[in-house]
Amino acid sequence: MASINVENLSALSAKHPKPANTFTYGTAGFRMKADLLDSVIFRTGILAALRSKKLDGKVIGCMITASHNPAADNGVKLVDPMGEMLEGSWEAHATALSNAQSDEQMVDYIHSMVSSLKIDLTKPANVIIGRDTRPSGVDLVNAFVDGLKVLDAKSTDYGILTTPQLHYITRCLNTAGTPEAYGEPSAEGYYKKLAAAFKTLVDGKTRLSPLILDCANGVGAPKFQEFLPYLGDSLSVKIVNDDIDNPSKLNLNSGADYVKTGQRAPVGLKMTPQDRCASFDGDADRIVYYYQDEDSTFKLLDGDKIAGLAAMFIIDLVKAAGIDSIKVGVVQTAYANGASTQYLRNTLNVPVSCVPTGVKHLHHEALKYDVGVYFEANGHGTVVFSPSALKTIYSAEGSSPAQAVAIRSLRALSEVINQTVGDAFSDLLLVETILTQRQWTPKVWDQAYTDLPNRLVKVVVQDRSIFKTVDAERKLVEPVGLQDAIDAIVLKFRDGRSFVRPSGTEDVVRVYAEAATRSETDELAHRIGGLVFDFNSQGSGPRPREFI
Ligand code: NG1
Ligand code: ZN
Repeated sequence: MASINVENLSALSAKHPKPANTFTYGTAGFRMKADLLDSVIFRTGILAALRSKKLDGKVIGCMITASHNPAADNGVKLVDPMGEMLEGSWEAHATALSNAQSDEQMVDYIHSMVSSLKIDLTKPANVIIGRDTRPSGVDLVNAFVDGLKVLDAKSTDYGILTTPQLHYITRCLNTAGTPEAYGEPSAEGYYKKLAAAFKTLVDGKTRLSPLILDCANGVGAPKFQEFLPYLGDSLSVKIVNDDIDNPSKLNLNSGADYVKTGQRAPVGLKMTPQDRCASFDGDADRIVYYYQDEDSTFKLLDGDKIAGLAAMFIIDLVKAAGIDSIKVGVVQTAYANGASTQYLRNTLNVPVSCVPTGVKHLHHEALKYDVGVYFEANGHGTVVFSPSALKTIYSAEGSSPAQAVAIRSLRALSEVINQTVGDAFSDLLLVETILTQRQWTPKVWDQAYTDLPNRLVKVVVQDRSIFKTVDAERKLVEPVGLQDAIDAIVLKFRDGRSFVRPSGTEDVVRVYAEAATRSETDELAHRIGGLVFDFNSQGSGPRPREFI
């Protein structure tokens, strides 16, 4: 057990002075205006080195991205060895380290971690780094590497990657040479693995018309372009919004978040009723689909619709393979459309769990099923196969040609899906597989159920930390009395449902509302918005005019 070289730390830390701000490692790591992040990212480098040492030199991943946020923002997330998000208990260490007021405090905190977590500083540390296309990423990677130098960690910079590629490579490096080897640890290895599985899945099927793909002028554009040759003629994709040379265009009027929240097509994408379209977010870990009805109405196929499609397909496949001992479950958050939950429970007869917002919660819960399908309504999600389910799938032989085909599909499906994290490329291939196998248009897919109209409203408050929730964020316990007032309003609306929770990524409180019709939904959302704003004079700034 060594101690840290304080002189070295101070020399490096002097290059990355802390501003007066307070930082929090939240649902999506640290995320804010890029020019505030230098010291935070330097210290996150120290933390990544400690995490790797704690895990005996296992490779830790670092992704520099602010996902769907505007171009001026950036952020950092750490990835644990199997490609999952940083263990929850370490988030508090990240927060504490980023807020240390002096080098002495930083050293004290590191020593307290070393002793309480029994970290052996003589162990090696290995960290890999990826970043999205934001220009601020270059300097932030340098700040992170300075943090790694404090503890002599070895680092490999993979340059520009999608977030899921970084998760994939982290898992590949940590499983190499084991029976769980996940694949070749490179972007090329990722493309090869996904493309091979996809080609098996659509083998012999009539190809669909080209998919129009909005890449939000982000990293998804060059990376999907790179991927296309591996897919060959198995899939035809027309990429739009691929201008990464103008950084200010990143996520601007485009991308999965813009499409989902505004329930409209992105700027730069011309759609006709024959088209099947999809949008990635800025770091390509989310995807939503959409199309236009004959009367030109915009129709969204969001994360809930993808979860329903995937669950339906997997249930049918395990039946067809004769291995329906494998139980499929679906995990959602409170933001899932009520109609989707009904469809899953009543039509597909699958168990559905509801967990708090944030993929780490969904991922964790999904691991409890043999095959766990998890999606946030915003299009972030994936499918995880338990080791025992994989064993069954790989040992099954099938007693008829039809069973053998289904088994082959299930195996390929477990390969096409990036099980480490929600992955827009892999989810795209999952959806395209199902639509190709069934020869379905987006409209046929959409017929599974009809979404209840829904509305998300932001309320700017003085202090969002006073809002405390229980029951997977569906009920407020503080401020006392507010939930009763919400319930009293909701009761007046047909099929009404509404909940209020503090955002983990923005300084706002979010109001979600659902009701039988569009106008009732809007009214419900704006009534609850007004209620939150007025409650104990919580609101900050001008009261939005639409609030009732
Ligand atoms: P917050 O800001 O905590 O609501 C948002 C999304 C989450 C998740 C995170 C991380 C909604 C309503 N919330 O969280 O689902 O994706 O960002 O990016 O979409
Ligand atoms: Zn993202």
